[in-house]
Amino acid sequence: MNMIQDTLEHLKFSNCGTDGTFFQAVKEVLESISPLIESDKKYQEHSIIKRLVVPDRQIQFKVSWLDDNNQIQVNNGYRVQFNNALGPYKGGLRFHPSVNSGILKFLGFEQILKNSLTGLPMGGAKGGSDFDPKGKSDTEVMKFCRSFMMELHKYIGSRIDVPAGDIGVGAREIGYLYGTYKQITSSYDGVLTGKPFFFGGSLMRPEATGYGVVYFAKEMLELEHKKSLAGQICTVSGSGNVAIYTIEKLKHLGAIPVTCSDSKGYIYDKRGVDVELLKEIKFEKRLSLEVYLETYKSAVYVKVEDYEEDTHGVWSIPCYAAFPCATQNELTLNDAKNLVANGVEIVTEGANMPTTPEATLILQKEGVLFAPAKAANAGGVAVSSFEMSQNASMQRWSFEKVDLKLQETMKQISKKIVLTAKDYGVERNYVHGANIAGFKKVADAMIAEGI
Ligand code: NDP
Ligand code: 2IT
Repeated sequence: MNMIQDTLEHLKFSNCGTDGTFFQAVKEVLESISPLIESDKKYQEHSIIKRLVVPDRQIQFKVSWLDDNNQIQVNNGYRVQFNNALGPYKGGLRFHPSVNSGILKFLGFEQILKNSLTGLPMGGAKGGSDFDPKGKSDTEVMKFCRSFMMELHKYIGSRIDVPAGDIGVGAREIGYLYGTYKQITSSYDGVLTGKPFFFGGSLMRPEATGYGVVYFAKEMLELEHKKSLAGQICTVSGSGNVAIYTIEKLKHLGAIPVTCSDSKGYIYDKRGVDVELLKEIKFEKRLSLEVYLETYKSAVYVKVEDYEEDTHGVWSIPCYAAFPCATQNELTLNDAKNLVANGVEIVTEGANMPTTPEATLILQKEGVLFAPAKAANAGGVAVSSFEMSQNASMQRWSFEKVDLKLQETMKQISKKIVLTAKDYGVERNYVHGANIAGFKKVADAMIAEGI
């Protein structure tokens, strides 16, 4: 398809050097929507593809702050406001040394289609900084967040752009960011989601992404008439917000999640990971996973430097269901081959784009049920939207109400992508199903609003 190829060529050229992940994300989407583009010429007539791959605007700013030794530190701050056809710009903030405009464009682009799939009124955006919260004192994190918000506040608003958390940004960071926003504007406005409860945060937002991932896997297994998760061995990567609540919900359902990982290594605990200990290690003490062994001597800890060549830790452990929940491109071709050889039945993406294109193809070819991130991890942003509703109406919803609405949302998304894949002749390809369904809604809104 010429238009798709032309757009990809142009994008590669104009983003040369920095944007591997952005190009990867766009390529996957454009290649999977061709059944829709071919069946309805209006998308070409309105140049939707060309328009969708360029962010509405990218904001970059300097963040200077004083460390605990009174030395001036400088970081880059970003917000990529990608598309607001369906609602205010919406998406997380990532604080990690690897952050650059390319990574944020990949995440912002994915967010447009993910948010569209939820059926809720949200556009797509992403932001963050190359600031590394690891090893920083609370005061340093606070000073950084204050300085970051001094700039960011100019561009956000509860009906304009509503950031939230992502890697390196949890309740602590959102609290400092929101405190600063209030000081600058005097406005108690729902301008961030994932806020601490006493600032108007929604109950269940911390759990939402991980719980949603497991609800989604459960629905997909049912729709495909496969065995449920109860009693099954599961592997999970990561040990942050998404991973921990994925593990917790798996345990609620009677599954046995036996692994977790961080950037230094992974834990394999045959009896099932102790999620309360994990919360203590990661949320409260912010330590390396290695200390898990102090409590559970029979668990195994493997350091990254001891991983076999071209493999990424936990994927060599046999399992029924795998949940990559750490970061992009963490499950590669060899990992996929190991999973297949060990009889995996379902891979559900908790992180954004954790599976490389080659790994995805192998899994799909071998008949593994593959649940893509845009659909599977949309529970986090869906509950962010519920937080926006609660803030706008000055209401508080109960944990049970939010949980039920989250379950409904995940069910709707699973049905939507299964049906869409069928309708467009790509049955069981849920990457295509999710991309077509997400794209169609945004594209139709873009056509309706004119240029
Ligand atoms: P956290 O910061 O809470 O946790 C991230 C986890 O991934 C940590 O265990 C971290 O290890 C590990 N990790 C991060 N970067 C790397 C890396 N380059 N190599 C190896 N391990 C790494 O983030 P979240 O749990 O919030 O996010 C995890 C994933 O889920 C991301 O892809 C994010 O975009 C996605 N996501 C998050 C949502 C949310 O609501 N928070 C919603 C939807 C998707 P270490 O501690 O050693 O750095
Ligand atoms: O990738 C994601 O969906 C998130 N980091 C959550 C975004 C949000 O606005 O809640």
